[in-house]
Amino acid sequence: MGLPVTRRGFLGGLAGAAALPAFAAKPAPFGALPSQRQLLWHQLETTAFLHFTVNTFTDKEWGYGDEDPNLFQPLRFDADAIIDALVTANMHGVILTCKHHDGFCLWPTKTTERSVKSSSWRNGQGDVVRDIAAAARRRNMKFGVYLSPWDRNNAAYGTPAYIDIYRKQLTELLTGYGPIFEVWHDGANGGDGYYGGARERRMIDKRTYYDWPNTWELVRKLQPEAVIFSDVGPDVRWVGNERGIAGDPCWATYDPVGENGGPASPGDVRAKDSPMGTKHGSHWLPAECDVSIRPGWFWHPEESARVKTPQHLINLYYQSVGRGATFLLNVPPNRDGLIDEPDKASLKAYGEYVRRTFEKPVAQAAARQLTKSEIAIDVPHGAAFNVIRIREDIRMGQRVEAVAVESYEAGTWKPLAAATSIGPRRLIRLDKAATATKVRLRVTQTAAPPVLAEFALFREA
Ligand code: FUL
Repeated sequence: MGLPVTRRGFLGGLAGAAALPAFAAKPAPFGALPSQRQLLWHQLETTAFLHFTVNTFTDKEWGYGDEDPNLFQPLRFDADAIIDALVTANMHGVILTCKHHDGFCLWPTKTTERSVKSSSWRNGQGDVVRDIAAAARRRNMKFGVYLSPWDRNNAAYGTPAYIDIYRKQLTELLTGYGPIFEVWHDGANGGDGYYGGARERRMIDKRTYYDWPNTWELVRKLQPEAVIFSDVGPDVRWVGNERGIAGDPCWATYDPVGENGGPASPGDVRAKDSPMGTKHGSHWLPAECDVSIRPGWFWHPEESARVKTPQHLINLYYQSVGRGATFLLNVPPNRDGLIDEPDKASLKAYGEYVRRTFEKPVAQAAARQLTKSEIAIDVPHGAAFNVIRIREDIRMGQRVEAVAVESYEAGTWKPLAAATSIGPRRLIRLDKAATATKVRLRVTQTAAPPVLAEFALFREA
């Protein structure tokens, strides 16, 4: 697969970017660099996934493709209520499964009868994509689409005609619902299914069948700001597991290879490399950590007692966002078309923790210190802290290879913590709160002079 070249200079004009230091002597960028769309995506930190389709009503994870569309009856569906629940967890974007493997479309597509228009729900006039996109916009949340390449319903699946259908569906989604921040291409490919009544097993060559480069070009044309996710990007990579945990280290750069050592493509990647990426790899291809708040991706009645606790979500935040990746948390709507109470309670408590902890640093480096290899900061009143946040100015590439954090005690510097990759973000959560009047960061290994965006201390709420 020909990955696009990402050695691109930063062009400036990054809307909404956090304030970054002005450089005295301009350091040169190093290695692969993020594109502007990737820079914007990095700032989102945490995004939500909504898995919702006929499976919600059949208790399945992978619908076979023969389910009656009329099963889709979310009688109390309320997009604003769903988005409000996600807002409590600081989600800055939301990705909806507009079509999962069973082929049921959550919008009234012209490409197939298998959609919301074939359900008596809202007299066939419902459009979940429209409503979620609009509710997200009202709450300043970005909207993204998941469109399963594998379609177990479509009679044409496995033939070139299906690729045209897939691109038509994508075109409808990318032209009818406003700005899209992320397009999610799942790697699950081929197998048994209904396929218009054939009820057979259809295998495809996952490296060639979908002709991804041309589909990506279509996405670029219709939504140039959108990042494209797959096992291998081209903008955002799968982290290699569905537990929500990035590698340590987790490099934002990556040179993916296929399962058998050949060229990588969506659905064909040596997934054991994905959590860590490639140190100083040639593509800026940061990791996204997808995980569900429940055991399954779709809502199942018996899983309401197994919703991840706020503590679990907090740990995942440190293991994903804290390692420079993005946290994509799935929160599946139930049969009413709402987020269930246990899920809402967990989201809220987790969200409050993150907001309160990172609201205000206990101490932080001044902008002028951020290009130094050694940064000492005073801690006002020797206040306690237990979280350290370090960020590189990734517009200059991922440069730093290792850091040490030390605290000043009784006239000497004592080791407090150490980390390897930094990139967009590194959070170090100490086992117990530390107190010191001075704390310093030492860049102990780096490929180019460091250019940080932040060194700050926080106190867990
Ligand atoms: C997988 C799918 O097979 C699951 O059903 C889910 O959508 C997950 C996010 O991706 O590959």
